[in-house]
Amino acid sequence: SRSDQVAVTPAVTVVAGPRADAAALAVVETSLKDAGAQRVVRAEQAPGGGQLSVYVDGAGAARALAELGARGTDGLPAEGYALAVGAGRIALAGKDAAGTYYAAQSLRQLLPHAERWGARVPGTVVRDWPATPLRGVIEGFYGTPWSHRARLDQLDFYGAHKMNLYVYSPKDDAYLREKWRDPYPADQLAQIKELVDRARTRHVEFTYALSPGLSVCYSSDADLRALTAKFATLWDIGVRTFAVPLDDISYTDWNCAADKDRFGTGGGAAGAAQAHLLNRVNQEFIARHPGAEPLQMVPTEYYDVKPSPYKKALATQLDKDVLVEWTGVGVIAPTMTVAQARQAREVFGHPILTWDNYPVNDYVTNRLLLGPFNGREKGLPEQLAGITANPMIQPAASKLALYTVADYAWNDSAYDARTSWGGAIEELAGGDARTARALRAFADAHYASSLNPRQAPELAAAIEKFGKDGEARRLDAVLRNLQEAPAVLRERLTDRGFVQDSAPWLDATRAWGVAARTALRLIEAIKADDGARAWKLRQQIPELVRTARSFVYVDMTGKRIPVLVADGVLDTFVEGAVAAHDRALGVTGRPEGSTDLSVYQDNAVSRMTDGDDATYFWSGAGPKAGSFVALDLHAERPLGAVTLAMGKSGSPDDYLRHGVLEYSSDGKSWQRLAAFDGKAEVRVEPPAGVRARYVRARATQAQDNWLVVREFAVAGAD
Ligand code: LTM
Repeated sequence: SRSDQVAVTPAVTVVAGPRADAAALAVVETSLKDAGAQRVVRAEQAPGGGQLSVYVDGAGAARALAELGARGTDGLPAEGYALAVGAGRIALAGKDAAGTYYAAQSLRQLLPHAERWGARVPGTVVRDWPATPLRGVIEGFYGTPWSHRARLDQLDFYGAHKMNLYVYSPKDDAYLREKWRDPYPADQLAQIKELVDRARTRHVEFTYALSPGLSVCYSSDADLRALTAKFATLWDIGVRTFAVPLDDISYTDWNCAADKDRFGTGGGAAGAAQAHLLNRVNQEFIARHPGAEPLQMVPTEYYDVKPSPYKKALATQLDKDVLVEWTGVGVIAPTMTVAQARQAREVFGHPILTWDNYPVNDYVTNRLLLGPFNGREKGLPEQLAGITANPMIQPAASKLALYTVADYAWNDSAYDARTSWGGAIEELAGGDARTARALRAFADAHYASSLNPRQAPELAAAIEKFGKDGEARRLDAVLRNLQEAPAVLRERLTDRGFVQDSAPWLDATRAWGVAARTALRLIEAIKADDGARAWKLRQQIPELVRTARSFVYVDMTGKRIPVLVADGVLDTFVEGAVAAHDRALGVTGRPEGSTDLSVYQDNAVSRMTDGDDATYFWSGAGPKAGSFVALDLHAERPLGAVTLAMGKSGSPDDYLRHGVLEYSSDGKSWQRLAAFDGKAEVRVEPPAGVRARYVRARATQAQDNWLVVREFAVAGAD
């Protein structure tokens, strides 16, 4: 970096090389005007005289870069660039047109937003390039496909964040799956063309992904013709990259007699059949269209690296230049490692493009996933042909996570999830401190996912601190910020799509803020021994919680799905306040559950004590030896019959295989009540005279199956 600065002068001259990228020049000029320049003119040469000059590509930029002490673009990989600011000038050059565009995007980030000329830009020398060739988004979720407008907006966002791939693959676009053979109506094709054109100007490769797997005959000439004819209609409007996703189909539903005769049945046959069709697409369409990019495919076994007859068939029979997509180990992979990516390359025998299922929320439509891209090992991009992320049904709200995906995919070695998340919030808030504060609180309350197991980490830390220091005023300020965040975002956030996408979650966040602040006041009234006030507050809570739980997301089928906010944090805090009040009144109330196990999604531990057999606690991992679920009966009492109802329909094996029931008066020293083995329903009648306040079920051996507890109860304890 340099120690000088350059000032944005009233008029700025742009000296562009003869082949400078037009889109890059447009970004440079707009950014200079946004930074306060009144006039931005193009000229063959810089006028000098103290006026700021910006050199974009060509001999001028090469010279200016050298004068500013920057190395040029020699030796850089594709899409790399050099950028330097200092000594009254700015110079930028790309290894190729995309590189110049990305240099312009970095300059945009460096330039301030200013009403008037005169702003200063710190001296800088940058040499930058991507960690992996393909970086982008695959619109590949189930549920309401994104609108045309949202897609255009997304393409702008990808370009601005150096993502170069958008895969058009919404599961609920019938023309991609059920009606894959049918040509598009003219108006739909015209819209796709508009996307293709927009993508090109943003240096984003529009990829058209057709999924014939529900009804295709892999060996049929007619189906090959139908597929390539559909591709041809897309080629004609400018598409140059094609994919054939074959995910979410099963070998057993594969119902084509001709395929069975030719390939047989089962995984190995399916792999051979798919390779046959894809090779024909590759050789008879892609290879015959000069300028087409390598074909991409999603295998039917996209979610692991276990060797199998299916993968072996793909590895040995599919043309070597086809890119294979892979979701990591697990459909939603909590982590992805370099070793796994190497294994994927080996077992599939092809270059690997990740289909990373984050921040997609089609399997948890009650949630927004606003945390950062996480758990991906550094060094992964180097092993890959590229990274694509499957986003949420909500396009604009996906931007927080996608910003972090772009950050990781461009420069994984410098990536820090929390820092990137902070950057995403700042950017979306457009430099407005109040909006940023509100957005951070809102995103924190919608943080948890398989990649970010801890829900609402900042709010949870504030509550934990309050538990230790009892500083109610500080916690109230945090809760107030959360309660008011929805109104601030609705009023000030410039990305209106974000506000629209988040509507039910905004409503619910406000309502939870009210409920949690009431609970805090209840705790303070109990502490102050103000029984009348405590009672008044306590009476308000059920209705406040009912309201907070009343907001719904309506999916494309019309189903109304209650949304979650900081679940396991806000609800637990409110329940804790109510329990404290019950204790203060000497009412024991329902036993309170606890566990040392992580929680899967919103299946909180409180669900095993709610008296409802249809709800359950579900651990997020297999118990280890010593893991437990426990009950606090609030006071020592004669112990009635203990029942532990585990497992559930759909997951009957999620129960403690080997465990003991124990009881305790102080929660520290425990007596054994009974051992149990190999059964999901446990009921034990304690001997007469046993008294306890605490009861727990403890695993005596580790197991792979997770744990479901529908109900854990002590007779007469509620
Ligand atoms: O992940 C893949 C390859 N296919 C589907 C996606 O369409 C879906 O969005 C995600 C998340 O539910 N899971 C899948 O299996």
